Amino acid sequence: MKNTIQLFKNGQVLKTGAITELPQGVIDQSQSLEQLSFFRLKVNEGDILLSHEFQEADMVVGFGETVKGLNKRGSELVAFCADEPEHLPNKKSLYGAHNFFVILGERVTGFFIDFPGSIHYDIGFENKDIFNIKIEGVDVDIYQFNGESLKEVTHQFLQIIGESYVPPKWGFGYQQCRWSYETADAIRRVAREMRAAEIPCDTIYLDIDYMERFKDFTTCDDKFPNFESFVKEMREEDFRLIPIIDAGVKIEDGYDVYEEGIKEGHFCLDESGKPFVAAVWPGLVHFPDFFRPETRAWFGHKYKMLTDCGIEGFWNDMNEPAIFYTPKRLNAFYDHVEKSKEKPLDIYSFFDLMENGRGLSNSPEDYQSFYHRVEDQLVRHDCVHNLYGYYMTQSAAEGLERIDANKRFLLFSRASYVGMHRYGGIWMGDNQSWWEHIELSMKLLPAINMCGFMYTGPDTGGFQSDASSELMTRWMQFSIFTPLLRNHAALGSRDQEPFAFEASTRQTLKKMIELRYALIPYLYSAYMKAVRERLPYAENLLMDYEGARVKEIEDQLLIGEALMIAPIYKQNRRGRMVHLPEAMLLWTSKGPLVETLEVIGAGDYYAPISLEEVPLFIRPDKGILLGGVAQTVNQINKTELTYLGFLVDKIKDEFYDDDGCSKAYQENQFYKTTISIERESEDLMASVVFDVASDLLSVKIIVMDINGERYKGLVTRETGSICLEKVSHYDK
Ligand code: MIG
Repeated sequence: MKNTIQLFKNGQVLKTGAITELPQGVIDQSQSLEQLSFFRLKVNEGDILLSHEFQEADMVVGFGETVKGLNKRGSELVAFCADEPEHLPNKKSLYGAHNFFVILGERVTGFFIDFPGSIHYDIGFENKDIFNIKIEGVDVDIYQFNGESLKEVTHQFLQIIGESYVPPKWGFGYQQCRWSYETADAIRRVAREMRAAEIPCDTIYLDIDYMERFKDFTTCDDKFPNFESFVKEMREEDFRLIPIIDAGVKIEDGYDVYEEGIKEGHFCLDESGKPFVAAVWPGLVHFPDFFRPETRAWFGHKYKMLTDCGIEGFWNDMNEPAIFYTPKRLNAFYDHVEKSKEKPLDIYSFFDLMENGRGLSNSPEDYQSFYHRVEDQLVRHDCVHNLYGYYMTQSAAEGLERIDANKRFLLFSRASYVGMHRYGGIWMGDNQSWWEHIELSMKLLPAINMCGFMYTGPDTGGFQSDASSELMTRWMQFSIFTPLLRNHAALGSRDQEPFAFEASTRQTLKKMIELRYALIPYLYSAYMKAVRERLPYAENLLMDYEGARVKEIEDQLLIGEALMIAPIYKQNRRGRMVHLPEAMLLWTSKGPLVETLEVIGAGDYYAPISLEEVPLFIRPDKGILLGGVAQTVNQINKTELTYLGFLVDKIKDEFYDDDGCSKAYQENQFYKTTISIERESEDLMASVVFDVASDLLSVKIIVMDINGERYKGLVTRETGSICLEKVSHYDK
């Protein structure tokens, strides 16, 4: 049985916009309640309880951005977008609320709970056999996906939520960030160092200090004199600058965004109907009410101030929204302190004070004390909390669309909800320069992709605390496979740019980033195919392979159809165990040059991996498409590429490419290159079908067969098809 059904619909749903293509076979409520027999259902006055009894072997996969691994069984999670700077194992929420999960047992059943408020998931935590879900409201849509496999069920979900965001191709380049490059000169220095060391790089980020006292859509004249010509100067060096936009608008007389917002009624309201006041980086702020279409249009249009200066990408931050404190509760805290002074100062009152102080930030009480206007109704923020960052990013995307309808802008957000994946990507937030967080980012990538967010990646090297050179190297060796490849570091942490490390590490990082650029023809193709075919870009092994072993593997990932990666994420390791569900071709890479190739049989294999190396496993009858060395994505040679394939039976591989900057792909304007390799008696024949519209003129073929014989040849548009030449052992 393969179908998608809308199970449950209760009350007047605030349309989240998550679902764009209504599932086939939507059934009415009376029937859907029957179907819900999977879960026992209890509708109370203000909440809904779902409960399910697990079978022994059931796994639970999904939930997007969480600190948990592949199988969430035994975990407790809360869907409530959180400004959570500590990604520790006990954390129940991160920045995104992604209510899609799949129960894998005798049957494969997926669910999407479309609900904008808080949901508590006890996934066999308190009682290993019971799955309890508590939805903090009754206006909810629940969808159920029945299918044969995890992949198929995920595909059904991705079908109904609409096509994922596609960045410009340069968004696949290496990106350098830091909180903060405070001045134009600091940026110039990064640009100079990167180019001098010939480390590829496409973008440099502007964190909050580029603004004039943290006011959105301003630039600080002292630190960035003549911003527009500075952006131009950087463009001439083929760098793009990516400014941050925060959710809170500074309260300041004379500041146009604030004044307009007040005049036109764009801000969220407090209980008394006045604009709600909170404190974040700019000091006191109001939050735009992104639930109002007028406000989305208004705020989205503001990005023009920066696009007019030549800016082509943005990251939206603090949009859970994060609240450092509210004046109201800060005053209450001061009163509490005053009162405490009257009491004898004992240990408990000390801890009580500390707790009180800590509780000032992102407090549930604050989230309950402001309102959005949805049509003509006031909706309390906490009831729809998970949509705030989503709607901010929708506002940006729609604003940018109006600015230039055919241009792809780079756009990603910190907070998110399913539906936002159509408007932008997400980055994985404030991690630490810890080995555990390399591993965490490997767990996050496929889980986030499953929920529709294809463009994602961690702060490579770690945001908070200091990165050792070895950690930086290993992290890079994973992140070169993530769609968003960005190195970012927090205020106060060590310099973390590739050039900030000693010569040998700098050299390894350079080689790894060069490898990333060489892989872009493959990675971009994999990304676009995932988006178009509604499948994840990165997958856990259990999406494609069966058996008890693969169900537990979460430190090896499938990237696109051809590649399996097995990064090192532990200190002082010079190798690791890799499980191969089938024979694969191992390329132990030190950079873009294809040298060491080896066929590894199915089973468990210990791969020796030096600090300079990253292992790439190519799956049977598949291959990857490689470019050469380039300093920016723009400079990748489009006329000649290399195909590296692993032949077992025969190969027929298709690669996608397009102009990389427009939205023509939505009208099916793209280039397809088909590479086929077949045996003809003793010979290996290779043929390439070129797309007349593309710039590609020739493909250098490197193939290894299952016996470890290596072949090569060059197929051009003229030849189209050739007999490959066997490479002798001395000539490899
Ligand atoms: O309170 O803008 O996650 O990437 O560097 C911290 C400063 C605010 C949080 C973001 C981080 C960014 C930082 N921001």
